Amino acid sequence: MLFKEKGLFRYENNPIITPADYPGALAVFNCGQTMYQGQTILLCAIDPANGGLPYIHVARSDDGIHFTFDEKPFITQSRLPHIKELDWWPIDPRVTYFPEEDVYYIMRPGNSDAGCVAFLGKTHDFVTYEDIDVIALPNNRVPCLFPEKINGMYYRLDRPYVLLNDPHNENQRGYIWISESPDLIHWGRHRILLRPWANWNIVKIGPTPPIKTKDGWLEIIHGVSGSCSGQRYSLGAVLLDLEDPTKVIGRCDEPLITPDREYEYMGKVPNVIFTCGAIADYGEDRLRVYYGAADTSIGLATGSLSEIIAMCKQK
Ligand code: BMA
Repeated sequence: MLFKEKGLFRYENNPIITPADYPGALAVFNCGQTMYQGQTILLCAIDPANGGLPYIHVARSDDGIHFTFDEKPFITQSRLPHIKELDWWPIDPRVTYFPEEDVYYIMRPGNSDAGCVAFLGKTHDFVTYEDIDVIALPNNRVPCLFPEKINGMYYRLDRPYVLLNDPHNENQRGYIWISESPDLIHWGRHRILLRPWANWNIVKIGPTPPIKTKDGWLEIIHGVSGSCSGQRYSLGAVLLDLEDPTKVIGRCDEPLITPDREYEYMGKVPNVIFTCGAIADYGEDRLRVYYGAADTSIGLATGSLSEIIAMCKQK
């Protein structure tokens, strides 16, 4: 192995879900993740081998390692006729449990010929999914919601693209923005929260739903670096002020995990570790991250919440 593990450590029998676990899949990857009724729930992106469009399927587990897929897909295309045309291709769902309303909100990109918009939807049981509306214009791929209102407002993070007039998109840049809303539909006061700050994230960065800790909002991000042989996706962490999440109070200099195993180097998109979230096991001081490996399978990495927070605070 090339890199010393720090921050997030791989489960020894990774990958825990591969396309072989889902008949007809070319890839089972980037998953939303949360706890529901004592079970770990993954909302997995499924890329069908028959060339059809990707969709989202629920997998459930009692031990967080062995997962069983539900019978039917969970999110295919939007069922709302007036927004269906913007939702050819649902991927990368980001789940936020909102205790105040006892609901799981799901934000996700919806891809179409008009670009990539941000969708908001919800579920109460991970059986029935309901679209609410389109909440961001193209191109916005990475919307995610804070788990509670702050000073009376909903807050979200996202990552609109900046395209630097390059037909091959090689000069894409992406910063993390923060915005607020009184009702989840109308968003405003958009501010840049974070720009790339290190070589491992110099091309673009993207957020996941923030996790509340006593030290601040812990925010697991992906960071992309470039080289002559392509891009590399790693994960890192940032800490935001609890009272005012527009303030960055810490960030890790080095990635918590970066591609370093065959199943991360090889697959549909090589050199990718990507996540749509993380699960905090507060009682065990543990963070669990179910990550997409090479856009093909799912790996599990765990770390100590307090150590990751300390890594952010060093900066
Ligand atoms: C990002 C997203 C992810 C994907 C990653 C690497 O832009 O589209 O779904 O895992 O690229 O291909």
